[in-house]
Amino acid sequence: MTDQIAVGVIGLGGMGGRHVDNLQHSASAARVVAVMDVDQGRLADTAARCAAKEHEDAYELIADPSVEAVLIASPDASHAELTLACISAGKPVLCEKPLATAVADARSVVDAEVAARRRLVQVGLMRHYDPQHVDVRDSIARGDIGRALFFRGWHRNVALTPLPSTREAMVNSVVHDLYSARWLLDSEIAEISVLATPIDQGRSVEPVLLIISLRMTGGALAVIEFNMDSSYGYEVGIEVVGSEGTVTGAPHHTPRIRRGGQITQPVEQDWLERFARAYELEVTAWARSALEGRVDGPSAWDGYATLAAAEAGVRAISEGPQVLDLGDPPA
Ligand code: ISE
Repeated sequence: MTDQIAVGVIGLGGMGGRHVDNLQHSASAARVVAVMDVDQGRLADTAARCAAKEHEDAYELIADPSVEAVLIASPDASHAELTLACISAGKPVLCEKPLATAVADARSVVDAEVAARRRLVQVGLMRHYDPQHVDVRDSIARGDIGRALFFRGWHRNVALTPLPSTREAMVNSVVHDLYSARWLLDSEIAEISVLATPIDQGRSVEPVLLIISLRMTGGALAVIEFNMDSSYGYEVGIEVVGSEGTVTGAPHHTPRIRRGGQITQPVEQDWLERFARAYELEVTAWARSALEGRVDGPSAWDGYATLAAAEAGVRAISEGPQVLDLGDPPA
């Protein structure tokens, strides 16, 4: 048995490029042996940097016998079909979120994995590895706050270009917060409500602020603030209120500076900066588990459940509260 797993990476843009760097420099259990991208320059540069094989077709990379595991960081619309191809090939796969751009496609991935009778799919809900989130999760597990009753999350983004639509924001960004609520409250989303308000009515495309309220199975509650344009930087924070106390995660990794009668603290400017450590830990853990023939991280079910909630949240803006009934996750 080798001490490294041979990984193929599909999609070498911002996120894919970071995953390649982390696989090469942080994940001792992985080596990048094949890469694929439609951008010829990016493909050649990355292949040269990793001494990896170049593929111009994602399915050829998946079928490549030298590839033992696959990381998908291609455009969202390709995620479900490429993940299905990995399941068919019997290869462990880490698919960036969202798992799909339609709930039915995410469900087909869950069903295909069940039919394959083995877990192969991990979804890139990387807050599962963020030290601040893990500290909160561990505190709850220790019983520090008693029974977890209420999750409060805030996800304040910098204004992206182009600004995402409200649906894109829900499916591509808020899925992280929906995962955090399910994971930290250890329950599924039973009902979702969403209120929206424009942040700056002077722009041609208006950034919005969303307030997402959740009722969880088992009775816990959650409120998530998603802000498309914080105007000051990128900030993700969490707090869980329990029957005997409250635990709060630190929203920034940066130091607080006291000087000249002021207290200042630099704010991260994007998710690659705020979650740099989480991304390293994510691929390191994924490669190790894939090498050992198991999958421990966020599952295809998590990808399906968060997407179903996000889609219901989009409907909730115009139709009011939406009840979710996802059934039970596969054993
Ligand atoms: C991005 O893809 C992420 O995953 C970030 O966590 C999120 O904050 C951002 O809005 C997404 O575009």
